[in-house]
Amino acid sequence: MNAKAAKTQPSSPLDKAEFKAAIVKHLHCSLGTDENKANNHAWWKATCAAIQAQVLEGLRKTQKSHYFNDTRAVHYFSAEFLMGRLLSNNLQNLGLFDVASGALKELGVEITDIMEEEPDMALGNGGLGRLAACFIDSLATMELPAIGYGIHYEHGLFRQEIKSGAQIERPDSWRDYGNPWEICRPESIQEVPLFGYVETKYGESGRIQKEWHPGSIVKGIPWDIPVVGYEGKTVNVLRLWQSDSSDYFNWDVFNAGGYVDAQRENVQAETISKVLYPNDETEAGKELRLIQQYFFCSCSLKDIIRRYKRAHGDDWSRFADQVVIQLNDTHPAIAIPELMRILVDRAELDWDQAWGISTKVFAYTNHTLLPEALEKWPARMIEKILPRHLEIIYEINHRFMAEVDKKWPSDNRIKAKLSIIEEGNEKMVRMGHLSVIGSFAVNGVAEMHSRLVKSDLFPEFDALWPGKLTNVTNGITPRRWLKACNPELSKLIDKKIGSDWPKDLYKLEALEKYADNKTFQKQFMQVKLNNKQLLADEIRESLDIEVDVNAIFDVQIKRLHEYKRQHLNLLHIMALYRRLLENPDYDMVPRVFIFGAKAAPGYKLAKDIIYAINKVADKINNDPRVNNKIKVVFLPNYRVSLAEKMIPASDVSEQISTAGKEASGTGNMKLALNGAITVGTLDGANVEIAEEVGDDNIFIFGLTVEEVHELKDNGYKPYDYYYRDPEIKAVLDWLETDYFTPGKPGALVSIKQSLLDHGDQYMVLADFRSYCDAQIAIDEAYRDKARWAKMAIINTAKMGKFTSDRSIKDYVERIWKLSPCKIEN
Ligand code: GL5
Repeated sequence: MNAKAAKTQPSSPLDKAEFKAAIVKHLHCSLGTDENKANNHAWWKATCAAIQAQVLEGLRKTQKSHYFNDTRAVHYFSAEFLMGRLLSNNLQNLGLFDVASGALKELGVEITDIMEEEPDMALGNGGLGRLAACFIDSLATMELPAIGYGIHYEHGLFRQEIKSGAQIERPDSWRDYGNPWEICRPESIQEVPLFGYVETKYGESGRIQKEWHPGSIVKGIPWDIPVVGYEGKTVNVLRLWQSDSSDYFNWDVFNAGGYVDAQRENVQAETISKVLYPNDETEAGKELRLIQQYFFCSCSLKDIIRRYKRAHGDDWSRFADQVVIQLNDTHPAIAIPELMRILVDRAELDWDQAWGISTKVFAYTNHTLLPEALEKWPARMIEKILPRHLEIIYEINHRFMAEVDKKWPSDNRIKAKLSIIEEGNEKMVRMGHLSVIGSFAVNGVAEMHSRLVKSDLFPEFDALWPGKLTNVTNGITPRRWLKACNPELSKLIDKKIGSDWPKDLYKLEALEKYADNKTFQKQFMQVKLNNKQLLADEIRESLDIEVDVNAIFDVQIKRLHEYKRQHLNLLHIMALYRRLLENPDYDMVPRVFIFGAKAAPGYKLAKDIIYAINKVADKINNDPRVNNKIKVVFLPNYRVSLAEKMIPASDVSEQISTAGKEASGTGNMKLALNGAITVGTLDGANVEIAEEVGDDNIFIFGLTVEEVHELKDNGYKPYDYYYRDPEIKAVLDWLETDYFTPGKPGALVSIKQSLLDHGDQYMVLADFRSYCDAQIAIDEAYRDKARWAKMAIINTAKMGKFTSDRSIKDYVERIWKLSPCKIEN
């Protein structure tokens, strides 16, 4: 086929001239403007529209192939998808980035400028939501049949502003002026029942039948975001449900007085998908949140069943062969009783048959051991919102208790421990237990975390069902987190080892042999320096702080949490500052400490820590006595698109959680992939990163999990560290003065109180000295340019394991048992 003929194929990629024409056409026809009038926003939209035409063609073909091949598919249920921006990623995955950038240049537009117009799709809080986004990228890249299901929040995670050092939350409006990537699918609207009561009926055969008479019905409207795999062959879908009021209202129930106050119980339908709960790893326990969870699970299950029935009619025997549903944490756990309800009440299967199907469909990922993040709902609340589901949960539990009794006869202690229902002042439904019991596989997200899930969280479940609890270590997509966000490094790597690493990240290992090569070291570190310059420009523009690109860029980016210990970092900064004040000749490599973190709006101490970082920053950055040896920068509104700028510019990656608390972490992987050296505890995936890069290429410090447990058991006394270590005492006492908050003594005291009077739950003081020692080792290592460059190169070279393609491969082999589906033209 000659080139001209090839271009007539609808799927052939556009060339520059065609791309230019497509952008101009969209400026004229979709946006009603022209090349002379268009602002950056219009150029951005027109560019997206030009790509979307290609994307939709891919989507159509993918859906056709999946339908004709009747493939088994995974359905990834997640209350959060932290997608970030899509333009650059879609262009990279379609292989069109250079074409688009050239086309725009000829039109007088810089692609980097219009990329800044795109609002982040911030429909998630942190690692859990971003993991879901990386996974759907890998699923499409690996040509696996998959759908992401979630909620179409009108407002994603709040926008953070910093006023006089304090966090202020502002609403996020990611689709105020329309979002060019999403497609509304009114033909697939679903109805979701809520509230009401359950009627028990006796069928002809004497079979007891349950009928739920809902108090209200809401509408779920699907919005599809196409997910373009790398090289653009498979285009899967992320389907997000928006709530709306239904045209239908159950007047029978209303007239029958099925509930007391119809007005009060009738939820405002539209509020369901209004806003993402901004709590990372804590449960609000709010009625609306349970409704959100049920809303998207119910819509998604009905959607799956509709598609299944199209191919298989009422024959349920193949359902579990075709459908696997991955529950991303317990947030979608209510899908388990919902499927049981559909199978038993609607399809009229008997319980055992229904349970047999259901327990072959669900698999559950646990993302945390923190007790405050393990979801529990008051039984009373479930009964009110989902009366039939509570009955089903009781029935699941009743049968499960019989199984427990067989294994541990008459052991009430074990029964109480394993029961889905926690007895107490208020009966609670444990969603973690429901998820384990209702799934065929349960996984943790890093080796160490999965080991602790087995030994500490669910040991009896592990004994009852050996092999059900397993591990799949998290991963990140190298397409976004290296190729797209660090184009200079990507090009250098391409030149050195070829360009197929984005699909096979183990290929990066080939860089290792250049780790000692002076020329390559120079090139690698020059890229780093250039990226640091870009970030320095950004810091100047947004905060008016001047930073030296020759200083070490030391970065801690993640949600603000006591267990992640941003305050350990802060105490070390204060200690350094103090050393410099006491000895102006104190010898250290200049450092820029850079933070990015959002605190949950109701998490007081987390907000106090942000305030303290900013106040300490103000003081240090304006103190000529420290001679610019330290700068402290808190970049507001940390989000995916900001991470994409910070990560390529980082020298040091702070991964300093208390051992045993961070399930995995994924920022640790992104930073190491871009050549930052980790200073970290033996926690989560840090352990596996250390295994990969070797002890010489990472700075490990602090207590191990075992030591944390031992210290706790022996009675941890933070005051001992305070009195024994004069530097700890000095920095903690400093917090009580008005040195950093002139005229407001005590404004930072809550941090000191949490570490002394409230018991220092996360053992900050116990790890402080060994953290300082690790920081001194970093300082020494950085002075040796060749050594540092070698470490950085090895970090990049050894990140093969942490591609999300490997995670997905593990899921496919250990849990999902899926096969790729080639997309035909
Ligand atoms: C988290 C864990 O805290 C992280 O360690 C983990 O990497 C991530 C993805 O598995 O899941 N759990 C959680 O609720 N959030 C996380 O980031 O938000």
